[in-house]
Amino acid sequence: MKSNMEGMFVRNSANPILTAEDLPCKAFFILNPGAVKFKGEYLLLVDVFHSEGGIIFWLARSRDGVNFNFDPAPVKWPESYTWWKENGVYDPRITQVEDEYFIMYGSHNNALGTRLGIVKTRDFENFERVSICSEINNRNGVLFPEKINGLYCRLDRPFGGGEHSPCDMWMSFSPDLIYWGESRPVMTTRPAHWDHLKLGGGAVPIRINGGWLCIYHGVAECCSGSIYSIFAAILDEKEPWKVLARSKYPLLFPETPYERSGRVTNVVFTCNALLENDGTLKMYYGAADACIGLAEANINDVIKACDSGYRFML
Ligand code: BMA
Repeated sequence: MKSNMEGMFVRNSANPILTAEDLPCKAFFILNPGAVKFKGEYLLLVDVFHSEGGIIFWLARSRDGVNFNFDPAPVKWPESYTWWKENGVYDPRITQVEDEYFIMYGSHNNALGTRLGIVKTRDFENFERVSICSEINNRNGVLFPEKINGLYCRLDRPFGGGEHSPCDMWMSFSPDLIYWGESRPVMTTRPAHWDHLKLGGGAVPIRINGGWLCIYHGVAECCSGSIYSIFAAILDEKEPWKVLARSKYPLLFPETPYERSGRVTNVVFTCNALLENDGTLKMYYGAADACIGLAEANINDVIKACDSGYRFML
């Protein structure tokens, strides 16, 4: 068993398992990877703040899930659309749908802000654009691994105001990953909780008995700034905009020096949680927007940590 009774994630003793010093070139910070198991390897698609400014994606690979090596060069990311100049990319969520992998990520334009982008790959060498699929500022897009009621489904988080404006988690549907609609709210912030300011999708949802396990991030604000921590909720299987249960407390909270101090203080932020055959969830998370940690928990403990979660256990 990897976690304690409360469903809290347990940090790997080798943390942080990846830092900017592990890259083959100069960069200042790495953070918030997408993760996937592919052909016997763990792959992390890592946000890299390179020395000229801006964020690019770079793959790191591991056989054991703990010791990672970066590729010699960043991924060959596809050219921008003529009508949408992509000045930076960040926070990728990798969703396998049959033998294709869809990467939903923040596509940043210096003048216009951030939209949700989708790029697909079959081999993590060749990447092909699918769409820029939000009209307004939007982040934390997470594609479900299955169609729901015949439509692709994503979590997203539209935002109008600045970094400190409240934001909620929404959901949208699409027949083709290009046109999205039927948008609706899923989860709002909770007063007096560690997700009282804003929240958004985190890991790709995991199918459990009668629902979806949704590991998400919540933000609280205190006098000196924001605190990002990680929570879990259970969404209805067929109507996933309905929240059936939700953890009252964070399952990972910035407590260590590398989570408390970095480019942004007090941040743990995830774009993934990989389910192993023994029920362990492996979560590769960004710490203080500066480096990457690994934390693990047993999926049933995480489900139990969601209020009234017992009936959903595997
Ligand atoms: C969010 C995203 C993340 C970042 C987090 C904390 O809004 O931009 O990439 O890790 O803020 O700074």
